[in-house]
Amino acid sequence: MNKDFKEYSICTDAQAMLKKARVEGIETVWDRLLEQQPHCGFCELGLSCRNCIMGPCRIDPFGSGPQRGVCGADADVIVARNLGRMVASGAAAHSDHGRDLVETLHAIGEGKTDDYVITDPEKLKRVAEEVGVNIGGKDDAAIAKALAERFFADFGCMNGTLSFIDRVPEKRREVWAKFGITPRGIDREVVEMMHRTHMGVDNDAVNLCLHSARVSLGDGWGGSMIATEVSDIVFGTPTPRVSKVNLGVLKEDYVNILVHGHSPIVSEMVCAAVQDPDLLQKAKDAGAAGINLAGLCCTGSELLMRKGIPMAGNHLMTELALITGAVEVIIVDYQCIMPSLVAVAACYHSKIVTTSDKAKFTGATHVEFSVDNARAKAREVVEMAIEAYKNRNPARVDIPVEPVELMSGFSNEAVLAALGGTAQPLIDAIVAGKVRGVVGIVGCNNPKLKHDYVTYNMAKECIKRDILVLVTGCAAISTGKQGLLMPAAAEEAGSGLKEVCNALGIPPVLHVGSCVDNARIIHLCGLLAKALGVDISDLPVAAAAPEWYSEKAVSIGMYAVANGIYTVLGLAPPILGSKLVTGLALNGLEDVVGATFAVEADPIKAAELVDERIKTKRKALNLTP
Ligand code: SF4
Ligand code: MSK
Repeated sequence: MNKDFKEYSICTDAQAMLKKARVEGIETVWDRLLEQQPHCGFCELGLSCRNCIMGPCRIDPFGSGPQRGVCGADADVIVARNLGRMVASGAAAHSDHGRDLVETLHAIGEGKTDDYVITDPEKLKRVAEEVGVNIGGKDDAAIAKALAERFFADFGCMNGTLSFIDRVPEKRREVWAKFGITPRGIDREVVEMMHRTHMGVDNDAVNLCLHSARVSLGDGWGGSMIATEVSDIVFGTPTPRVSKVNLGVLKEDYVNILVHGHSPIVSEMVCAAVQDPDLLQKAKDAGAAGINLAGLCCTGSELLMRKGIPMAGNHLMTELALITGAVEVIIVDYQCIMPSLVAVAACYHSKIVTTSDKAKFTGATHVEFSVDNARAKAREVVEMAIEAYKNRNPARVDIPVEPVELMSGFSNEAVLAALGGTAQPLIDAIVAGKVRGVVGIVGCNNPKLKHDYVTYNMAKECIKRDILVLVTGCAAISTGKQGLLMPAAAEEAGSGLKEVCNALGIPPVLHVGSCVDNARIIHLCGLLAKALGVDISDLPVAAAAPEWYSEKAVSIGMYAVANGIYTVLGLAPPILGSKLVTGLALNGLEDVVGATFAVEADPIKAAELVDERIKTKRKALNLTP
């Protein structure tokens, strides 16, 4: 690694911890990226296949070597199959997370848990009625059970359609029907993708890409949307609240506990346990001033959105949080948790606690959480953290920065409430050109790009151009750390957006949740399109994943485009080995689903692409550009 740590991140906390890692001889994700160079060119282009053991095979991108795998698959088929499997994995991750929430809802309904309750009974009833569950004469538990059973059916193909299909504007559903990409069941589409990509099944690249779109739509309007809505029902629908972000949220004299991953099921119980007077006394007896809970990544976003629990950082900050020497325990659920955390924790007194049978890490401490023991297990883990505090070496503690404030909690319900109950004021602002359009900037960090640089600068450039920015996941943390999630950031916005934000007291960049909460964005697009009587592809909206890394991001990007939302990626997916698939992604899909991908790592140019799209869409709606 270069000694100028500013090359790796725009964040001073990251730079300071990279320096400390260097001094203490601790390896990070950036070191390992360097070790992996050069990456395999075949894999980068999507041209390698190991789907069977007649291979592995690879296609020569220059045309002088093999052009077909042993089975005869060409570059287009291999690239499309690989992409399809990425989408399937991403959709599976979101949807399996959603299933865990449905199981929790079902356990509440069946009276099998005292630890979890319905926190938003109004939303329970509203959603149940919306998806056709008869609520007449039923108490909350009975409604919860019936709603959970309705959602369980979405995972297979018992209903033949998704519960939330009516949220999709009619015109969009017609597009899906025309190309045969209407999702039938969440699991069904994922399984079918695994089937199609087995040797000798679907060997038509276009057909495979269309099925990728169907898989991703099962994620967006299925697994992710169910995860979001059930999380709101069980843990509460977020409302705007102010909290703090960056490594400065760690407290030197406290027992510091971080929650990391994606699901709120475990972290909500930990949140309750850290307020337990007995445990607080134990922490004091151990010499600490108290217990401090903070989040990482999307589990952090879940707690931040609903409870205002501070946020320590995003994906590339997870190892660096341990390097402060001030973290007793990181409690993880699943997804985006680097296996390296175990090794970094071992360099300190810190512990990594895994909580789910489906996400164990060799070397970590496993404490299995379930609906009937979660409260007790959360206490157990907090006690573990208190014990670990006794072994902390104060000489190695360095909390490098002061935290900054951010505003979070913009569920669609909260956005509509801020607008006075309907989307009309937002539509009026869009029509008047005060808000020229909306962009969802989402996704991860990737050490191939300077940490937080692309996301932050793209968001800043968009608000300057009167484009309202919605953020989720790690992108929310990138922008929050730089102050864009506070109402005062309206000063950096164009005059129209500034006026709207000041009138409503909201920031120009709204944190709408975790990765599964991208479902809130497509739901909002559906509401706007229906209100205007148009398709989602007609709206002046766009999406971007400037620093994405994960298969989940591929699924999200795919469902954004399949919903008609133009999507700018900071890094190309591994499809460039196929002219056909690349052409489809960058151009051809416009004629199919009304939107395409673009690839641009320069944040200003990426904002320009979004701006151009918004201009085109505004013009088509007879609005000023
Ligand atoms: Fe090679 Fe075909 Fe087997 Fe892939 S499926 S490894 S291209 S033989
Ligand atoms: S946590 S998927 S690194 S956004 Fe959702 Fe962040 Fe990306 Fe994971």
